[in-house]
Amino acid sequence: MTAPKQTAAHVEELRQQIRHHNHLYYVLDDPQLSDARYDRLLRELGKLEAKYPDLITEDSPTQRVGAKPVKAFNQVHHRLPMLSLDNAFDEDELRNFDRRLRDRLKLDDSEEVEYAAEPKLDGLAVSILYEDGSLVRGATRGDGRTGEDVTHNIKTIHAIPLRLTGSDHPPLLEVRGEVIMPRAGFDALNARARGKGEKEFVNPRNAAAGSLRQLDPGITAQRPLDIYFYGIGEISAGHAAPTHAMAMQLLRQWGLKVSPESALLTGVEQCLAYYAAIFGKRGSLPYDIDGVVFKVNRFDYRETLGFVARAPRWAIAQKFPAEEETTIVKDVEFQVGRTGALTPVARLDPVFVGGVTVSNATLHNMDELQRKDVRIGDTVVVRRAGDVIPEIVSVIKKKRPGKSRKVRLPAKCPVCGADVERPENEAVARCSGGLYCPAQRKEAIKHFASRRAMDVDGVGDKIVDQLVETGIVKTPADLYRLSLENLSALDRMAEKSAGNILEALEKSKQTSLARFLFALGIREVGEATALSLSAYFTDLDELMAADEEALMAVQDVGTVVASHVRTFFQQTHNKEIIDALLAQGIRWPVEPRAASDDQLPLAGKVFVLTGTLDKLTRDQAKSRLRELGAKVAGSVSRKTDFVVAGEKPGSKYEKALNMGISVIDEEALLQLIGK
Ligand code: D41
Repeated sequence: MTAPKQTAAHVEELRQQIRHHNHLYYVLDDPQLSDARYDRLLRELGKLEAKYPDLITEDSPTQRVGAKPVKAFNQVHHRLPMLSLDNAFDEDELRNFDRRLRDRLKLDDSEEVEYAAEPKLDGLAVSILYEDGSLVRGATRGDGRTGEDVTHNIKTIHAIPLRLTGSDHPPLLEVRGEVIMPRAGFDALNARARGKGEKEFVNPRNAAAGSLRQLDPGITAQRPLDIYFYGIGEISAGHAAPTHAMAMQLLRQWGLKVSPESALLTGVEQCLAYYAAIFGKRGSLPYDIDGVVFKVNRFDYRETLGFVARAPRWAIAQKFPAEEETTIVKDVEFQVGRTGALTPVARLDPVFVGGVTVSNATLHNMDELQRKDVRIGDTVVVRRAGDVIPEIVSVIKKKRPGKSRKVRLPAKCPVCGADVERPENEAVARCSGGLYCPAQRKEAIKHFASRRAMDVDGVGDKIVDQLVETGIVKTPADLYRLSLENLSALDRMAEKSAGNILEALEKSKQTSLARFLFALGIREVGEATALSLSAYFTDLDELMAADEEALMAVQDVGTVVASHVRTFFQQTHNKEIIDALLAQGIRWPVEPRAASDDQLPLAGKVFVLTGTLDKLTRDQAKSRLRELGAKVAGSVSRKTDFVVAGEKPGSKYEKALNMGISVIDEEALLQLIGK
């Protein structure tokens, strides 16, 4: 059926609109239409084309996908070979490049060469041919002379227009560019592969290459590919521009995507500055680059310069230093961080990677070390990307020597000699010398003085930093030995503030056992656990002597906390510091129930709380019950005397009913505790 003239015109108008919005979205990255409205236009066009197949053209926006899989790719002969790029690996090589050019061009010393610069994208070079403005062929670079015909795959990339925009484009235009896969798309693709248990791509470059070489364009269409054009191959006579910058401007006008990072530079010094700038923003670009490319801007100069072998004399790629190198692990040592975490660090044969010489690389933690199975003597891949700390990526197992040595977690902290703990199922091992260990001093003292701990007003992070750095304070006990002179000598410390700090220190000596326990910074002992511990044990001596079984009798204390508490109090240095603190006069009121437990109103009664209380928090209820001599247990047993059921009580409530244990509501509880 032939379409009415009106319909044909409407179809053409739809195509114009779709192309316009496609260009805004994919080339200019400036969408002005919702996805839904864009899809509606595309569907309307599709319907009309289905009704009037005569109207379908090769460059219609509906023709991006839908081509059938092919058996193999045809070869494409590049009439103008796609040249390769020479590399410069350092500043000197770039300066030499500039000098050679100037000599050949016979420029005098005052004349600088103008260079067009752009990032060197880590993708795959392609050639795309437009005839009368329509895309007719897309090919890979191949060896530069012969590539593969990947037209159907190329057409699925939305950033590549099927029709050039504007009206002044040449009858024949062959453009060259780099197909890439942006990192975000790459990560998503690999996440999907992981989810399906499929093999992941090693890097975005391989993923882009693999996607473009699919025999089924339907697969390529699902891959997040993008492109930047960087040059013109063939072009009809009379259409060529005199410089690279102008040529790129024409490409932009014709709807082709050119790098927004491209720049026009004068002289080699500007090239070096450009290199440094792009190197600096490398990590923030949405795609991988492996250097920058400098090209002589003037085409008449290019003509004079010509090329050698397969590379033009007028262009050079200045490569970024490799981010990965191999070297040998000489030893593995353990560093202790501010919080006591032990980090295995590999000592390496020095190797130049990511622009610096690296002789140490982190292994993060024991899990990582074991997962990668790094042994002393191994040859490993070291990675240093940007300013990130160097890390060991993998072991080259084939190169493992017979005498390689496994790494063991040390039993004692390499900094202070305290026991090293590594709870089951935890990746991180830690030093237990919390109060004493020089590696943890600052953090331990900051925590000790903080508001919810000993609440020493005026002793904040900055003051602690200075006190520790000057060596005046080594342990929390040293805080109480500070003098007015010590404090006044600190940066920006007025005598009045120094006096205030001394007063605050004095005041902090009157505290509670719970605060004191919390202030010690025992791992996993937060405020609530400190409170439970202080309520359960008669005094500090009893707590310090408690074994794990005794500790686990305390509300909310399980094996992990019990083990941390036990280990902490077993460290001689920790005990010494606690003694020193007490000697400085730190005191807390003895808990009332300790005076005479059995005289308290709820002495010996065991309570279990379940559900939400309305008038007070669970913690308030617990501490009030304990004050009155009661014990608060976590689960219902035959020893339970009362179960307090709040709103929406849980299984404990049913269990109590089944066992015939008294259940009381919040009202009754309040009466009981006298609130
Ligand atoms: O971004 C790139 N990968 C890139 C590659 C670029 N920006 N410019 C390039 N310029 C050329 C010349 C100077 C030869 C036209 C290139 C390449 N070539 C290239 N890509 C793959 C081989 C050569």
